[in-house]
Amino acid sequence: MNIIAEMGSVTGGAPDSLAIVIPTYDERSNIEPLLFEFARLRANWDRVFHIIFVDDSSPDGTGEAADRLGKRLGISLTVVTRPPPRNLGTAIAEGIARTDANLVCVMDADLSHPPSLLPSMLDRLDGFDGVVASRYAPGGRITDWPVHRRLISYVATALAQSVSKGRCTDPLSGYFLFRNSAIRGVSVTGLGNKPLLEVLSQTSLAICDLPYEFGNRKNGTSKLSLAGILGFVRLLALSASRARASNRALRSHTDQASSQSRES
Ligand SMILES: Nc1nc2c(ncn2[C@@H]2O[C@H](COP(=O)(O)OP(=O)(O)O)[C@@H](O)[C@H]2O)c(=O)[nH]1
Ligand SMILES: [Mg+2]
Repeated sequence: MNIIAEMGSVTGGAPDSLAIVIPTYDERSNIEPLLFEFARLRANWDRVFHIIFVDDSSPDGTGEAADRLGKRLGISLTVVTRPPPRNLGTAIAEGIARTDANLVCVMDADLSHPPSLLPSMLDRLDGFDGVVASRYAPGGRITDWPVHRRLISYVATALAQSVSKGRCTDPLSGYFLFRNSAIRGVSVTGLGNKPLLEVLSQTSLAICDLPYEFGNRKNGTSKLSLAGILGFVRLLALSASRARASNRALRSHTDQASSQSRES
């Protein structure tokens, strides 16, 4: 297995390449259907892509399974294996930090995020810094999610919109694509497991929402926990203060520009 213990770069190959960051923990039962989806995608799409699994030493052998099947199917992938403690947010942040591919996509391994949507996401990128696969844009939907998950998501999304300038219908989406150059300077800490919200609250990037159908996982179990929810509450507070700082910086820049134009 390709294990990278030290912080280092995982390139996506060609300069116009696409890296797909997939955090995993105990997703062995999803690896085969997921990689077969990617094999189908590759057969119908002339895009080079490289998958970076960031696996937190899954006890069920997810990392090894991905590496083995990737080789068998000839899919370009790297498995980054991290020691405990496990953390979804920092796994995504690490995957993003490790690639120098031009385009970076983040998605889950549990097939809630269909790889077949990727070509449409790339098509929509024209004129934008990023594309968010949205459950809440008109035309998007959620299937098979229990009522309590819908409720948590609805409330959390409303709170997240209030600290991200309402620019995106689904600021907590785990399925999104950015130009690497647009997010290079952004601090993605992984706090609260919602890196998209971190990007939105620190920047004024142009985002396009793409509606899609989010389906509940068929295999394995969700790792949503109370600790994760508390981390999200801390992220909201951090995002609100980052958004205030970015508004202040924008106002002071505008004031300076207008006083300079009055002087000249
Ligand atoms: N590396 C890593 N991945 C994780 C961790 N927890 C969850 N994941 C992965 O993150 C993605 C989303 O997790 P999931 O449990 O489906 O969350 P949910 O969609 O909110 O129910 C899946 O691909 C998981 O395997 C973790 O602690 N470390
Ligand atoms: Mg999931």
